[in-house]
Parts: sequence; structure tokens; C-alpha cells
Amino acid sequence: LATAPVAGPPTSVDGFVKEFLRELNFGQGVTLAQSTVNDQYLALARTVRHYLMARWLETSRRQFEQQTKGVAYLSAEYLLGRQLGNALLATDLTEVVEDGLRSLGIDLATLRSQEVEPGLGNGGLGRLAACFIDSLATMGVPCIGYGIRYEYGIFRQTFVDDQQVEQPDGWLALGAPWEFPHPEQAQLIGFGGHTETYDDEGVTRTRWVPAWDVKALPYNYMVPGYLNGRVNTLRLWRAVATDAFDLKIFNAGDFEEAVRSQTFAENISKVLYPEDSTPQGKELRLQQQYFFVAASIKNFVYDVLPEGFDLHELPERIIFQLNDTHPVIGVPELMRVLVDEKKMDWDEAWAITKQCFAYTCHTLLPEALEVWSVDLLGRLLPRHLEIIYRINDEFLAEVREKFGDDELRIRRMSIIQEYPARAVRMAYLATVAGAKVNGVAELHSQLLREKVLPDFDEFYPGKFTNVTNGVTPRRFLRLANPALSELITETIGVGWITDLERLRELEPYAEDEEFRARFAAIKAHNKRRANAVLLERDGFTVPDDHMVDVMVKRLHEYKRQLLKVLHIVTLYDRIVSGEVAAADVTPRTFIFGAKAAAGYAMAKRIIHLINAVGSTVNADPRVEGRLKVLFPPNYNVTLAEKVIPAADLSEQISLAGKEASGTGNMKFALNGALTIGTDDGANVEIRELVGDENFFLFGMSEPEVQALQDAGYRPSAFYESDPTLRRAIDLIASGAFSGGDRSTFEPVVSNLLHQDRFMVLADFASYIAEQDRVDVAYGDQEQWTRSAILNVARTGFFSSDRSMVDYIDRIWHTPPVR
Ligand code: 26Q
Repeated sequence: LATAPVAGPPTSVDGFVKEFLRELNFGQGVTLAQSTVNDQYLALARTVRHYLMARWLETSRRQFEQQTKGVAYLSAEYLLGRQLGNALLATDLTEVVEDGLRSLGIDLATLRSQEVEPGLGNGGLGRLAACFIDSLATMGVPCIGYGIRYEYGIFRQTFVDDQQVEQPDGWLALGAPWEFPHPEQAQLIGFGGHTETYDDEGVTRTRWVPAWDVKALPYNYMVPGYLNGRVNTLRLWRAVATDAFDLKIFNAGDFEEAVRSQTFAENISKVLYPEDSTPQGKELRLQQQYFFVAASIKNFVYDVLPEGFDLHELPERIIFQLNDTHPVIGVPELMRVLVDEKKMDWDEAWAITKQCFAYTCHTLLPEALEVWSVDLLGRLLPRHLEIIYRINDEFLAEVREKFGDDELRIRRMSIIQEYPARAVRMAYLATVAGAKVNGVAELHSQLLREKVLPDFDEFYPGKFTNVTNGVTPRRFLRLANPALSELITETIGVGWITDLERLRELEPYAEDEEFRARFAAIKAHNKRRANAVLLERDGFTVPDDHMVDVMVKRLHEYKRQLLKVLHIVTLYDRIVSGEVAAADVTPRTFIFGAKAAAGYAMAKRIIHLINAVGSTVNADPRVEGRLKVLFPPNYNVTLAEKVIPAADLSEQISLAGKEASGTGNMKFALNGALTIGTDDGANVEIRELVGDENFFLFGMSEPEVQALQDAGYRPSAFYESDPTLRRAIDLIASGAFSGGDRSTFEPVVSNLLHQDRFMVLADFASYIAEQDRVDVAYGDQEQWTRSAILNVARTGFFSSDRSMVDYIDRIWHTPPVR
């Protein structure tokens, strides 16, 4: 009885209504008549929780009893998206709830819109973590996700005079019905101070004496598997001041200082850093990293493992997966726990630690590789720096043993970089400590081995592997695209939702005229649905007869939103110069979504330019409404779920060799958009699967990029020799999009002409030619729809369930899933 959880409420409509009203009355403290939409949303969320609770308790209990190996996913970001729809889907309660609420005069869709999504991530890496924990729950793999409960997630983007303005994302303000705080499981996390040695019965040991500490409070979130009765846990940590922290000061009579120091401690989990490519080396960021990783390791070692567990068996029980280098300080932390706290021999501890971590790299850009100055690290985490030094010494000794005294190689491979400042290379530490290192798409993994870490690849044969990213079909197909899901299920059954390769069975239907008509009607329906959302949200309209051409992703120069702008400007120029009659232009609506890191000036200028081009093009009567540029602010998971299913064309146009994988590319293809893309990241694998004839390829390949770089790239040469390109750039430079002011976009133009790090100009001609082919192809709607269907049928590979199978087989070696 003690371990048997109370069953959830009855799953009848009546049972649901009773439970919902109870929550409204007793949980929210209002009657139905008094209740606001927010009251109703919160009561509904809590009611749905009740249905999941028994399964959650049961899943936790079994994982504890079974003593099998599980995964601890360590990620500084989880970009979860709204929870309600997914929880209803996972429990099969959508209809019951819809009917029950209707009987009370409440519309479920209205309550769903009330939810503020937890935006606890920047983009791809954070969303990937959310997809992975969804898949692991659905596959029944034991997993705890560990991360940070930021009080403010990714900023809310607004536009003022066409320019980005950031607003705080107070996602907790209206209530947080999905979380369960567990103050009794709080952990103390130390910082600063010094280390000292002491004699422990004849053995000299080291201990760390921190100068200050903060309390880490865990907040648990349910991660429901799809219709399988399992609920895994996501545990996010919040920083609060320790009682000692402020009491000491308070007792000393300094009330103000006591409050100030409390704020100081609580800053640690206050806000998500909105940078996602050029880490600034900020102290608070390192505090965040150590804070959540130390809390997670403590939680696992002291609370999750049974009492008396022999830590020599740790590698049989857990694998800590490092989502990029952000949690890699966990490596010296585990060493510290084993050696200093558990008094284990160093060599033994290192042998264990090496088996307990694996590292996923998500980038190729050198400036995105994290380094922490020895100065800062030594000040904040003195014991960890000592441990890193020893790991490095022993590692370099091994390198010497294998390769001899090759000083250049030693300097290249050292975990400690000497120039421009002494700093710890976190990717190297992760590679040395990780049992496996993986990239996130075939091309990326290959470039990682050959270009970023070649010495390590040579030193550690077999350590490097690939796991191509994936996306969860539950959220990004079943939930986001109900109409297409319905058609698929009607055609091939429901199995595809957990076995996405079964979409293959749709292939023959590409030749079925009636199926094509239904497929095309669904795309049209999704466009109208997106139109309704954009109209209500931003006052935008998407004309029914337009091709919907979408580029949604973080704003980065390497992703080349500028190339897209140059295409739009070229089309506009063709019309206004009279080269082409507006009536002969394929009508297109371009939809952008992109946030720029707050401190990334060039990215912000590009946002300004997109908005300015949009304002001009949209307002010009000569265009006759045949081109439309929409840039809804604050692109997030919620908007993605509406926009992606409406897309005809997916823009994946990064410079070859720069986008590690991309995951938006997969979501679009699965929803029947055709891709125009470079040979980069997972685009390569998408094209291989869907076939050349169903993919618009353009631009240089990675070796061609390298060759041009080596030969000396001169962007101005392309400007001078290509009149189309020249006209587009000149038009921007002329002030045509800035009220005649030539200075507004001068920095963008001069950067393109004289630097152009990501070779926009070199790929321009190829891009325009391919876009013209897109227009022609779109003219044959039957053929286009055939291609779109084949895109859906052939991209089942990109399910994050498959990614999880690959991680299990190649990296984790957790027990096989049925
Ligand atoms: C690091 C230190 C300090 C501040 C911020 C950061 C930081 C935060 C986030 C650095 C990088 C990120 C996020 C990176 C990211 O999203 N990368 C993307 O990961 C996807 C999933 O693997 C890939 O599909 C994308 O290609 C890759 O760009």
C-alpha cells in the first residue's frame, strides 16, 4: 500500500468534469462563474497532472528498483514549448477534455492559448534536448533530464521602428502548474574559497573550503511518454540564498547587505543567456554551469542511487550525456566527489569518471568553442582547476608516450591554452573525459574529426562517432499538423507516431490523384490556420494563392538570412525596374522568424534590414501584392508549430560546413515542405533520402568553400562581375529601404563587400538560379505535391526516437528497448 500510488481520476467525461471543477474550486479558489481564462487554464493543467501522477510515481519507483543503467542528460537549456497539448496527447485525453469543457461552455483551444511556453533555451540545442527527453520517455528508457529553472527564459522579442527590442520573459508570472518544487531535496553548492591538504590517517588528502554557497532547489517536471503509461522526470534547479548566507550578515546588523546578498545568490538562475554562438566568458554563466551540474551530480549520487551503493559500479548505472560543453565542469566535479569526498584513489576515480561521461558537440565555428580563463576558474572553483591541471598533466604524458616529445602537438592538444590568455578549452576537456564524442549530422561529425579535433581523433581511435539529430514526431507532426496526421493515420494506420519509418508506406500514394488532392487541401488548410494566428497576433495576412516560403531560425551571419534578403530584393528590383511584369511573378509570401543575441550588433542590423525591406516591398503598389514579407516578432516553439505545417518552401541556406545539423530542416520536410538548401548539416542526409529531384540544391560544397578560402576570397569580385547582385546591393546601399538614408545599412553593405565571412556573394548567383527553378516547379502543382508527399514519406529517419536508438547503440549501451 505504501508504494502503490493513488490511481488518477476516472477517464470518463463526467469524471473529468468533476475533477476539473474541484481543481477550479479548491485549487484556484474560484467558482466557475467567477473564473478567468487563466484560472480555467491552471485548473485544467492541474487536472491533467492528476491523470499522469500515478504513472509518474510508478515510473520513478520502478526505475529505482530495477537498478538498470539510465541516462542523465545534462543540458543548460530545454526549449520545451507548451505542455498542455502534449500532456493531453500522451494520455489520450484530448477528446474527453474537449467534451467535458464544452459541457461547461469552455473552449479547450482558448485555454491552450493561455499557456506561456517555458522558453528555457535559445534554439536548436535546447529544442533538441526537449525532443530527446520526449523520445526517451516514449521508448521507456530510464532518463533524468537535469537543467536550470531560469526565472526568465529567452527574451520576448518586439520590434520598435523595425528594430529588435528585448523584453523580459516572465513565464512564471501567471502561475506554473506543471512544476513540483522539492525543497527537502535541496543541495548546497559551494563557490570560491581555497583548497587545503590535511592528513587523513597517514594519507594526505585535499579538501576545498568554499567561501560562499547557494542552495539549489529542484523543481520536477513530468515528461510523459506517448500512450505508454510512463512518465520520466526533468529536474530543473533554482538558486536561492542559504539561510546562513543572509543570517550571518543579518545578525551583524546589516539588513540591506543581507537582502543584497540574497539577490546575489538568486541571480544564478535568474536569466537565460541569450547568446548561442559567441560565449562571452561571463562569470555568472560559469556560476550557472557549475551550479546546475554540481546539484545534479550530488542529487544522483546521494539521493537517486540507493544507500550504500558501491561507486565503483557507477558506470553500470549511469551515463552523463553532456549537451555541448556547457556542463563539462561536471567532469572535475565528479572527480572531486570521488576523490575528496568519497576518498577514492585518483586513478580509480579517473577510470570511473571516463566511463560516466559522453560529449555531444553542436558546432564547428571556432568562436563558439567555450574557453574559461584560468584566472576566473581558479577564483570561482579553485579545486576544480587543480583537478583539471592534473587531468591535463596525465593526458599530455600519455600523448608524449604515444607521439614522442612533439612540442607543437603537445601545445595543440593541451587542455590549457596559453595564448591569448591562459584558459581551459572545455571541448578538449570533454573529449579527454568522454567515453564517446559525437557530432550531430554525418557531415558535421566528419568535419569535427578532420578539422576541429584531428589530433584527438588520431589519439583516440574509436572515440568519435555520429548521431544524426532528430525531432519528436509527437509534437512536430501529430500535434502541430492534426489534419495531415489524420490523413496519414487513415492511410497507413497509427503506428507511424512511434515508428516514423513507417511513413515510407505513403510513397505509393504520391501517384494517387485523390490522395494528392487531399494532401494539397491540407496544406491550404494549414496556410489558412497560420493566417488566422498571424492575423490575431500581428495583424498579418497570408494570401491564399501564395507560395509560403519560410526561414525561421536564430539570426546568425553563417545561417545567411542576408542571402534570403538579397533574393527578395532581386525579385523586387525585377518588378520595379520593369524587367518583369508583376503579373508574371510567382506570388510568394516570405515568412521570417529570428531572434538576435542582444549583444550581436550585425545580427540586429540584419533584422532591421529584413523589416525595412518588408515595409517597402509590402507597401509598393507596383508589386501588386505578389511579394509579401512577413516578420512576426518573437518566433518560438508555439509559433513554429503553426508556421511549419503551412510552409511550401523551407530555407536551409547556411554556408556549407557551418551548420552542424539543423533540426528545423527536418520539421519542414516531415510536414511536406520542399527544401532549398546548401550541402550542409543534415540537409545532406535529407537530400539523400528524398532524392535530388525533390530537393533544391545550390551553392558551394564544403571542399569548394575551403578551396575558395585558401585561394583568397574577394567578395567585391562577385559584386563587380554579377550585374544582378550589383543591382540588389546598390539598391540597399542607395537608401531605397531606409527612406533615402544611405548610412542606415552601410555597415551591412560594406561588410558584405569587404569581408563577407560566410560567402553570401559567392553563393548568390547559384541561389537565384535555383530559386527561379523553384518558381517553375511551383507552377506544376501536381508535381510539387508529389514531391511534397515524397518528402513526408522518406524522412521518417529524422525521428528523435531513431536518434535515441543510435545513442543507445553507439554511446550509452543502456539495456535495449523492446
Ligand atoms: C555558451 C557559453 C556562454 C553563453 C552561451 C553559450 C551557448 C548557448 C547556446 C552556446 C551555444 C548554444 C546553442 C547552440 C546551438 O543551438 N547549436 C545548434 O544545435 C543544434 C542541435 O544539435 C544543431 O541542429 C544546430 O546546427 C546548431 O547550430
